[in-house]
Amino acid sequence: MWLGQACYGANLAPAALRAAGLQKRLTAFNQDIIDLGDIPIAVAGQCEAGEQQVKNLQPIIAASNEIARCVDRIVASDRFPLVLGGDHSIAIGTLAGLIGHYDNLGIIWYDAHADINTPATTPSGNIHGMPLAVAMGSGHAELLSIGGAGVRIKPENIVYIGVRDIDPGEAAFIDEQQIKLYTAEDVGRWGMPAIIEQTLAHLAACDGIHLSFDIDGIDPLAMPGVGTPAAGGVSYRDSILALQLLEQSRAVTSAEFVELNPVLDKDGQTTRAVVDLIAAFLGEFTPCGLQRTAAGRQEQDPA
Ligand code: 6HN
Ligand code: MN
Ligand code: MN
Repeated sequence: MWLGQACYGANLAPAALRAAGLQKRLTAFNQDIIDLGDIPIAVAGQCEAGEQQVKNLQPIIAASNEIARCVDRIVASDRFPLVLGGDHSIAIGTLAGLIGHYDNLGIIWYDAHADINTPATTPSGNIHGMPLAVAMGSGHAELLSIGGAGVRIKPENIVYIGVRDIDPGEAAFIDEQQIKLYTAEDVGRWGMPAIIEQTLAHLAACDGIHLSFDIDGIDPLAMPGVGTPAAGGVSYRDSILALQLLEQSRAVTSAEFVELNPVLDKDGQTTRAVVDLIAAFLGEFTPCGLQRTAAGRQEQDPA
């Protein structure tokens, strides 16, 4: 789906990832992966006259309900849901599908943006800038009722990593709610291992952690195929490391990768990088061909 923002193309990301060999790359080290295919999106995309503060509201509601239904079923069958966007509005459906399975769900929001606008604060009317607000119970009434019960993530159960492009209304909300936040600059200053360690410590009381990974959290020089690039991002290398550390922690219980736009990509560079990211997150740790075990790698760590 691309309806949560202005550029056509994010809807093509799953097809581009498949064409880039995602499944083959993953099944080389984990055979237990099932591709459930695409979620049908009813309307190709058009802005409704009237509600410009929430563009494409009705088709996004329809798609979100489908996403929620699928994610709910995956978790109910004790599987790990990995959702591939699409723009970041898909997180509304993902979280609606997850919420019934947890008492105290945590979220790691890896992104250049805060995605915590409401119809009152949005500068664009694009719903991909709103999913985290919806997850906390703020936003358009129809978005809040997706999946039935309504999602209520507690502010203390959210951690941002990589943020650097925050709107004024978002900044006020983040301050008021005291949401934990690590900017791209913080990552450079303290190093990714410390950031991940502090993130997991902050979420230690959660009974599940959802990773919402917006690839524009990474610097656009490495990831040009995104609709809303923001300079000064986290490096590709640090992002791979973050995902490896999260995988090794075993703490993350669901994930989504969003905002890849193959139409805006340069020579498939971003698509290939997203395949690398997903592989790292699912446990591929010897792409260089060395036969080191996870334990052996720890022993070699000079620390
Ligand atoms: N994303 N804060 C801007 C807006 O329009 O609300 C940009 C949002 C970007 C959202 O990248 O998922
Ligand atoms: Mn973003
Ligand atoms: Mn985002």
